[in-house]
Amino acid sequence: MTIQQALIEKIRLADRPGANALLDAWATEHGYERLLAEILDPTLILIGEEWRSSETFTLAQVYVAAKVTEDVLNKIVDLRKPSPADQLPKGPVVIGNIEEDFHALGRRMVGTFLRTDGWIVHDLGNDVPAAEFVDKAQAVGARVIGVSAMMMTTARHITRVREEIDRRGLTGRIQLAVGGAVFRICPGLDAEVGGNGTAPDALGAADLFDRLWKQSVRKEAVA
Ligand code: B12
Repeated sequence: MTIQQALIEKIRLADRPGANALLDAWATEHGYERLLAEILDPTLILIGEEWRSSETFTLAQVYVAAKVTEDVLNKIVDLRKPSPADQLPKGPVVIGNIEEDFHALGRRMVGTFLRTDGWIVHDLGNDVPAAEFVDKAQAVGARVIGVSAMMMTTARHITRVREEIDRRGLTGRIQLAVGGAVFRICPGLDAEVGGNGTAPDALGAADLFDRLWKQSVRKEAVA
């Protein structure tokens, strides 16, 4: 039995401690960050697909899967080593789930990976109105806002963040990163909602934020 099959079995039985023990054992050998990217992320996608297509998972089981992932995220946060004193922190960035979206896990993973990469992350949480993203970015001097949306309906609300950035004359200065399950399955949706770029997972998010930060600096220099 693979680790993914064993994990799914524990989730079906709502055995959260059992799932945690299994994952801790794997992480001892391979690390928690690999656990997230290689085991949990694909497992959640698979559970989500089955939940939708064949209802072989109940909402309660999906909830257990989310809780187990949260447990792992909390461990990563606890274990995170502070950046070496000689390494300058990267700039402040703002992240959150768009209005009406409550799928926190992906966003929290992105936040965890960005912090590990040295960014100062201001996480506004779930269900964040467009103006709040831009208010925060202006208050902390962020050049990148990362908006997470898991569903087609909520992804469309991201256009309001784009409008808010443009209305305040911050086009180019503030770059808009977008991501979430729906962007993985709908190529081109990122541009459609006004995003400057997307990444399929938390590992890719760190590179994307680097690229968008530099893009903002360049645009400001030529303005
Ligand atoms: C867990 C889950 C839930 C949990 C959420 C718990 C929590 N605390 O987060 C609960 C049970 C609450 C839930 C509720 C609902 N859900 Co739900 N859910 C899921 C599920 C199974 C997994 C989502 C998840 O956490 N994935 C794991 C994370 C790690 O992946 P991720 O979110 O994609 O994030 C990664 C990348 O996308 C990327 N990323 C994420 N954000 C960002 C941001 C930036 C800037 C960047 C660069 C990258 C990035 O990096 C992340 C890490 O690698 C998905 C299935 C799926 N295929 O995703 C359905 C899914 C998203 N849910 C769905 C639905 C329909 C719902 C409900 C409407 C169900 C209902 N009838 O009530 C509600 C809506 C709630 C709401 N308004 O938000 C649908 C959406 C369909 C659609 N495309 O429109 C999906 C796709 C299931 C399906 N196959 O039908 N859900």
